[in-house]
Amino acid sequence: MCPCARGRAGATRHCTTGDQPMTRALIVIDVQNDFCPGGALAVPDGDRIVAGINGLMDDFDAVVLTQDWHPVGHSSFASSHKGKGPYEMIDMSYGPQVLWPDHCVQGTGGAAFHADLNVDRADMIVRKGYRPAIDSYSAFFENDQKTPTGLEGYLRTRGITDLTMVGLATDFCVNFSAVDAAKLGFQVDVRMDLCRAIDLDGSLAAATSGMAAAGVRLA
Ligand code: VGL
Ligand code: ZN
Repeated sequence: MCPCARGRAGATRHCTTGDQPMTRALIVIDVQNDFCPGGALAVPDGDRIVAGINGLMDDFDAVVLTQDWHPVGHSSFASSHKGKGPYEMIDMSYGPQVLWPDHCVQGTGGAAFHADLNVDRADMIVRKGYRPAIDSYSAFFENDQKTPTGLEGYLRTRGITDLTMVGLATDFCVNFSAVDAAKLGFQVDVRMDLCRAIDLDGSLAAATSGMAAAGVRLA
């Protein structure tokens, strides 16, 4: 067991108290009320992964949560585009973008984390999607694929090399985060059993093969 204050019986050692480096982070993507049953952009069974995610946290040196965090009238909302409905596509300056129901509006209950998620264990919370004109699926880069969120710098300055990703939704924010992390040179595992998908027009199958092709390990 790890000698640190967070150690629990049976957990692997995870702290730098000698020559053992801290290298592994759990990245928990968008476990927010709007992505859970009853939410504005509900992912089927999105709430079923919460207990399993909490149970994993003690096995990691660092725990990072991401939080989708949009201003009112965000450009990814169908309601911001006259004549468009949710799940239609639109061309943005940075490329094609799916239009969504209004969701995860800053400061609302829908944007809050699921009440059972162990938020207290998080070292870092990364908010994304707060720029009105750009959506951000990935925890690393916004959808223009070049505006950084800062997460890469945070992980590197902490010496983190290996990431395990869980959360919502498998085919959007988990997928984009995992592929970006692999491109940045992190070792990436996605625990598919602790993710749930939206699955729009085959997006889950496309995401699964895209992640595998990028070198992400799917478990
Ligand atoms: C997400 C659609 C819009 C996600 C966020 O967390 O996967 N999907 N915003
Ligand atoms: Zn969003």
